[in-house]
Amino acid sequence: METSSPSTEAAAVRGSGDGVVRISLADAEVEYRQGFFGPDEALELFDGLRAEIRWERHRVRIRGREVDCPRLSGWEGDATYAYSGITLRPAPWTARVAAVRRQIEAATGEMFNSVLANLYRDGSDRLGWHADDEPELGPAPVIASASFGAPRRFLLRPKRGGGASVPIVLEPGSLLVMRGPTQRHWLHSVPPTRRPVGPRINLTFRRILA
Ligand SMILES: O=C(O)CCC(=O)C(=O)O
Ligand SMILES: [Mn+2]
Repeated sequence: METSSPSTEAAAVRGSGDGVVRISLADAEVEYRQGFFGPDEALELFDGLRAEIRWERHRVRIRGREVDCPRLSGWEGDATYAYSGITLRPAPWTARVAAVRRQIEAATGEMFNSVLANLYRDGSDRLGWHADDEPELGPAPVIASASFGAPRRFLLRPKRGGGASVPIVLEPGSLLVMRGPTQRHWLHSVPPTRRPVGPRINLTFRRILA
């Protein structure tokens, strides 16, 4: 894994012997599990998820203007969700997404009732800086993010500014979990890359409070 040490945020990677790497950042709880899914399982999931998810080009509202998202997305779950000025009506859980959810719930002890799936078709597909801090996720959202296909860099940067962004390469089969104050104090993004990269699928599980 790649990390950097920005001036004051003291990013460090700490293994804990249980396969979970805790990324040490002020006012954040971020853990990374490389190989949460085995290599064969991750390959099968990439192909299966690509085929089974209802991929769409979502449109979001940015500064009053509706624009196409620079990636494909799919929403599954039990609850509607409003973000960036759009309301997502979920599709029913598909088989592999439901199985991945069960595995992540068993490993983390958290329960999730919705998932946003993202398909980054190549290096120009991306996700801009944001926090998953919508009020319906509650004051301390738990976000569990599973990655398949090409590795991509995921960046974290403090909302209040200052300090370089902290990169984490999200490998296929990995699981990244953000908890506690992370969404309150940090933004994250998946920047575009000029390197030739293949497609990547990411599933971010959330819990929408009633
Ligand atoms: O693709 C990723 O790793 C991040 C996805 C994400 O942050 C989101 O869907 O809110
Ligand atoms: Mn996010």
